[in-house]
Amino acid sequence: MSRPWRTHTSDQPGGQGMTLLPPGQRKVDGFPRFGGPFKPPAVPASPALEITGAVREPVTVAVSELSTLPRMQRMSDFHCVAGWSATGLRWEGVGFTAFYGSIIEPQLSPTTPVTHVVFCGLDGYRAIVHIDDALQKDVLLADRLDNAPLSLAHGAPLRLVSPQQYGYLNAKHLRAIEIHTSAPPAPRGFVLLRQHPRARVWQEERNGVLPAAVVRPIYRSLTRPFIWLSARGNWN
Ligand SMILES: Nc1nc2c(c(=O)[nH]1)N[C@H]1C(S)=C(S)[C@@H](COP(=O)(O)O)O[C@H]1N2
Ligand SMILES: [Mo]
Repeated sequence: MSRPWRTHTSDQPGGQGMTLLPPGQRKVDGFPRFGGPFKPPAVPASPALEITGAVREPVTVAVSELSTLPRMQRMSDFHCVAGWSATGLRWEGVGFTAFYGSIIEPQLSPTTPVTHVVFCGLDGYRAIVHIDDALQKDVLLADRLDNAPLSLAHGAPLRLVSPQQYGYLNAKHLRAIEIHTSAPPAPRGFVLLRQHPRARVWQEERNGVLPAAVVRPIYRSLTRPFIWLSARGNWN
């Protein structure tokens, strides 16, 4: 199915309306799986989300309990740092601000200065998200996509959707959320893989060290092989 290049979203600064893609992004058809040639992790029979870190008491919330929180539906575009954007995705789940207010905040002492939230996947993936970005009103914990339960390819049982940040912070297969009061150490490693601490798409914060203009063509050249490799690990 081809989607229009211009799309109705509200994730562009300036608000609701017909929007363009962020700088350096190109529309891709459909929504490819992205993130490694490995098989997605097995989803437990009763998936749950652990809240750990700077909380009074760690808590575990069954994913099934999330249906008791107010549901949120939101259409947004998805921007991979490699340069492709999937447009007009219809996500459904629980708004992260609502989740934070009703599940996390009651576990914090009033003086805890939360600065970062780490979203941890069943596959060991970690997305370190600045609290200001996590609490944007378009961020959600999604369990449905395009009117169907979230597939394993796109992050079952639950994934983070943060449309104003590059895909690499949109952690799939969530199993835990860690609360932090200072910036957790960012993974080190090869300069091209250094993540930007904010990774905001409209500011083109692609890389933590190198300017966007430098990494843009390099990342773009890797897109096709990565989409191909990622699809090989797609089992549903
Ligand atoms: N758990 C987990 N989440 C992940 C990844 C991953 O490998 N594991 N890859 C990230 C990257 S780099 C991107 S672009 C998006 C891709 O999401 P998609 O596979 O639904 O397209 O997931 C992000 N979240
Ligand atoms: Mo990505």
